Amino acid sequence: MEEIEKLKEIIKNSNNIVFFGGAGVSTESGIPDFRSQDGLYNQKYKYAPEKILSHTFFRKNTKDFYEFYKEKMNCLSFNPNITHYKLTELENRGKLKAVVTQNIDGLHQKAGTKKVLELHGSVLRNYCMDCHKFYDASFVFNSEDIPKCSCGGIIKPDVVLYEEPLDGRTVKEAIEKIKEAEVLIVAGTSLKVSPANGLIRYFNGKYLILINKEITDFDTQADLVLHESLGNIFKEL
Ligand code: CNA
Repeated sequence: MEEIEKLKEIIKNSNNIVFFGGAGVSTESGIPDFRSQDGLYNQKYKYAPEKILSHTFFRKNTKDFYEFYKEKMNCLSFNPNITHYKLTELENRGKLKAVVTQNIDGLHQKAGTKKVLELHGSVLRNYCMDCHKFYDASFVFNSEDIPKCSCGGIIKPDVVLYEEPLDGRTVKEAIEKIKEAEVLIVAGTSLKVSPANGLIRYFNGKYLILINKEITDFDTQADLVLHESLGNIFKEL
């Protein structure tokens, strides 16, 4: 594929690459995304997933929230795939400066990548809403009913729910990395979720590369577009 050769060349010649990814990076690890055909949004629930994963729903229907969350967001048994590992390799070679991710599954860190900016938080961190005591993911996923702290408070995952703001420091650093990058690889994201999708506007470098199995609204803005599964591309790099 001609585009893969171009991508290889761009990567070979750059030491300042930033990777901006979404749920599509982890589908080949077995974790469904939201908006693909097999994604969570195309399955039937009592409430729409956007509604369940909102702050209001969490506050008002905590039990239902946790029922969905424990069933659908438990990524503890999944492992990184070729894309996560190749990104680690690029970081170790000094080429990749950061992974900016919308994912909450911790798989980039599990693959060994050090600079991971998690725009939407992580299921691996959980805090008591009253005393802020930390709890790991297995405590939350294995809890019965609503996970509660030893102080009696409700535990909340450190995941950015709909209606909640992103963490200011993470966004600031992501913008800085994107602004400074020579190459921005945007991959496995539908780019439908704001404000995360707005971050790529800060890119001012040489090559904006878009990798997605499907067409996205941002395709026309990219210098190179690859409509292919990430695994098929990254195994070639
Ligand atoms: P999305 O809206 O579900 O889009 C995923 C995109 O990836 C789609 O456009 C797919 O076509 C594409 N895609 C899927 N698999 C592949 C593949 N193997 N190769 C190439 N492209 C692929 O997900 P976004 O990340 O854009 O939306 C942001 C949400 C999804 C964030 O809030 C995440 O927290 C949330 N999410 C995260 C996970 C996770 O952490 N693994 C899983 C599901 C949803």
